[in-house]
Amino acid sequence: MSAATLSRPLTLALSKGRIFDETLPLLAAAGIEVTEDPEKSRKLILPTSQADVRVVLVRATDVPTYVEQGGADIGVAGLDVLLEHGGAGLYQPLDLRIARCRMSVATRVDFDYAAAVRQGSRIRVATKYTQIARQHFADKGVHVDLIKLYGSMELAPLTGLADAIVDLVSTGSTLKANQLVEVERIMDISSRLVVNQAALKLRREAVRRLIDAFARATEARSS
Ligand code: PRT
Ligand code: MG
Repeated sequence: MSAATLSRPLTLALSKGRIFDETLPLLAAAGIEVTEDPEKSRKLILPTSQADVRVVLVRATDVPTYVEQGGADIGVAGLDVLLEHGGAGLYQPLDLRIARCRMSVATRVDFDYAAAVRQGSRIRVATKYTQIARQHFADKGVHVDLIKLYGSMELAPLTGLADAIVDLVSTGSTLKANQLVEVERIMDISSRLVVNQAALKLRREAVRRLIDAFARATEARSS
């Protein structure tokens, strides 16, 4: 960690949308107000009410990379994103219990998933989450051909590209709108605090203070 990195404000990486929205109240509870609305401004670096803390906006999937490489000291990332990234080199001190959803297998209503599994058929699975899917089906001993997609997974079973998808489900309305059914729940997902290892050592006090504030805010919310 360079001298320039050490003298900059403590940098928190967030993604726009649900993670930003759900992290704001936790920051506020820690006495940190983000003074600009990312939906209205094009700025990627947002100051806060504390001169020594700032927020940088990155793509959700880029948060682990920013924090691992020291582009940010701390970040908030979904467990899905962390598992796909690998998370090596990241300290993960806290489950913030925000942006909650689940990772599931879904198919068309007319696809008999249980029978395909029972018969040991090869199942074509389309997903953005290839690491999680590979691990899940390997654990079950199910043979799959994984098809990597970057979005609109729901379309794959409808067009015959795949038999099943592995995707995040929250309310279930996206699956329903596309006449898909959830046939297996793989894991519960929530967002985690991730911390750069060097920052943890070299900026120990500031980093600890922020982690503790997040921990208190998370506790206060769930009780
Ligand atoms: O959207 P973008 O491509 O910019 O990036 P992203 O999708 O990675 O970011 P974002 O902000 O959409 O998601 C950030 C994190 O929020 C994810 O990594 C998850 O950990 C978490 N999260 C929680 C979700 C959902 N809930 C969720 N419902 N992420 C995505 N979804 C999507 C899901 O993929 C599906 O398309 O919402 C749709 C299903 O929602 P329901 O309510 O219809 O079931
Ligand atoms: Mg999204």
